[in-house]
Amino acid sequence: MKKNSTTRRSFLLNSGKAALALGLSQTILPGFITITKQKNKTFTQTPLSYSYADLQPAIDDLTMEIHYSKHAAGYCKNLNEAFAVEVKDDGLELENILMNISAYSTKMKNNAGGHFNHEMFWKCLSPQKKSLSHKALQEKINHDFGSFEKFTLAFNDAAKTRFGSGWAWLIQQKDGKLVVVSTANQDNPLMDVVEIKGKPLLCLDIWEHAYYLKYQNKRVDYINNFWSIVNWDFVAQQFSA
Ligand code: MN3
Repeated sequence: MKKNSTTRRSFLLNSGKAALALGLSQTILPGFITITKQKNKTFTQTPLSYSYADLQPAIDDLTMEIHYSKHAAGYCKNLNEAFAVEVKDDGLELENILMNISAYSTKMKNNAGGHFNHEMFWKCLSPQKKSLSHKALQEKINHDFGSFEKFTLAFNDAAKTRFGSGWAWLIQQKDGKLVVVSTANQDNPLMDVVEIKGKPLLCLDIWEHAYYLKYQNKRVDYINNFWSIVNWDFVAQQFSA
């Protein structure tokens, strides 16, 4: 009990600092994916804006169904359990927990990360074969990576070389710079425990559960096909020029 109240106090003291360190305000930036829990309610999965089969051939329908309705549903359920035990403020935003995740349990870290990452991932995908048409983001990618192709190569490399399970990310750092990173397990660039922090613009799930039914050991093919289903409109929304 004593440990819990200390944790809560240090959370309240540190959450503002953590948000400032990331360059995110406590009231989340416009366009930023925000997952807020309403009082007396639980976290829930946002319904997909496409059907399980719509992302084929890049991602097959059975993988999507199991991924969304079993794996991601499990993170959401376990997040609610951890939240009920560890969090005093019933309306606390998930992003604020992530930014101060070192004050919480491993169960919270795995499942708060798991819920946020999957909610973001579904939004990063679209069956509509969108391309990047946002001028300011195009220019920023060219400026920070050299070219769009160099950016995708860096992202592919991060996804390919992540050992074991994890995620690849395009993030925007506090100074505005775009960088590509990967995180282990269900960690993400909002967490105070990761080395390189920033606002996520794009993510790719590179856990085997995300691709193994169709691709087996061929993670590289999954990564290459991902580019055909990226929802660039969403990525551009996340980007603040
Ligand atoms: Mn997954």
